[in-house]
Amino acid sequence: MEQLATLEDLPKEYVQDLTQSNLVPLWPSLRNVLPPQKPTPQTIATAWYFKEIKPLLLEAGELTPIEKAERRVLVLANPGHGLENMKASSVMYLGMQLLLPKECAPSHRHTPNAVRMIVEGEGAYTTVEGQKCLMEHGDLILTPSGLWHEHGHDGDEPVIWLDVLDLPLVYYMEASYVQPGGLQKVTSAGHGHRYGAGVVPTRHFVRENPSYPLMRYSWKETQKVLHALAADEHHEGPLEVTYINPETGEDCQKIIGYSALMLHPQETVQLQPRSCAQVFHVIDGQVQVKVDDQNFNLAKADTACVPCFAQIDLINTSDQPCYVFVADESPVQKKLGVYSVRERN
Ligand code: 1HN
Repeated sequence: MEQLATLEDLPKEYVQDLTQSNLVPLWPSLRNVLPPQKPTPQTIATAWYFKEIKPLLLEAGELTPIEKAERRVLVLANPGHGLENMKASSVMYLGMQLLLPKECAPSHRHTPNAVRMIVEGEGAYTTVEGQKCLMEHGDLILTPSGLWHEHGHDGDEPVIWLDVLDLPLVYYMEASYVQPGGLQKVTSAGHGHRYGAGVVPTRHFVRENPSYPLMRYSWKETQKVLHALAADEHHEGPLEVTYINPETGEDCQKIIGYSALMLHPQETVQLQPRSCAQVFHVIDGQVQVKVDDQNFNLAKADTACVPCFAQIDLINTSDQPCYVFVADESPVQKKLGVYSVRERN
C-alpha cells in the first residue's frame, strides 16, 4: 500500500491554520485508523493469577471496610490500555470482588451490564430485582443493565467472584451512570431460576423483565450438559456451551457473550481467529493458553485476556478434565456487523 504524506510534509503555518478552525487532515492518520488486513489492538495478551490476587484482595478486606468501598474489587487491568483505564479489552472490564461474612454491598442499578462468575467461598448471594440468587462455585449470575442488584453474605468464609462488565464500551459511549439505593423486596428465594426447568410462573398480564428471564445459571447444571455432550458420540467439535436467554435463544446479554468449554485430559482445542477479544477463566482444572508466540499456564481461578485475530490453542496438559469460562465481544460485534472468523494459518 502506498505510503501517505505525514503532518511534517505540510507547512507549519498551514497546520496552524487548520488547528485554528478545528480541522485535521485525514491522510497522515489514515493508515492508523484503517490498518491493512486487521486491526492493531491495544489489548495485549495478559494473564492474572489467582494466587497473586487472593492475598491482595484479602488485604483489601482488612484495609478498606465495605462501607468505604461499596464494591471491594481489584480490577484486572490490561497494560496495553493503560492500567488506570480499567479495561481488559476495549469492551470488557474484569474485576475480582471480595465479600466477607455479614457484609452487604448495597443495592444500585447502572447502565453497564454485569455478570459474576463465582470463584470461591459459600454463603453469599446476589439479589437481582428481588430475586435472590445463591452464589456457588462456577455459577454465572447476570445483573443486566438497569436492574437493581445487591450482594449479601450469610456464610462464614470470604467469598470471591469474577465480575465481567461491558463498562469500557458503555463508558466510551458516554452512557455509563449509576442510581443508588433502590430498596428491593425479596420476591423469590434461592435459585434465581425462574426458567431453569423451561417453565415460568403463569402471569396473564405482562411479565416483569421479559428480556431477562433467568438470572442464575447453576454450574452443576451447566457441567451436566458438558458431560452429556462429552458422552454423545454424534457430537462434533469442541465441548462448548453458550449461556443463552431461554426466552429468545439469543446470547444471554446484548454486548458480551458467555460460554463454558470442557477439555478432556490432554486435549488440545485450536480456536479459529476471531474479530473480537476474548477472556478465559478457569472454573476447574488446568489449561495452557497458547496465544500466537506466548504461553500462559492457567490453574483454577486464573484469568487471561487475548486480543482479536490471535491464533489460540487451549491445551489441557493435566490428567483431569478442565472447565473454562469464556467471555467475548461477539454479540455486540455481530449486532454492529463487524464480526468475522478466519481460517487458521
Ligand atoms: C458493580 O456494580 C459491581 O454490583 C461490581 O458488584 C463491579 C465495576 C464497575 C461498575 C459497577 C457490583 C463494578 C460495578
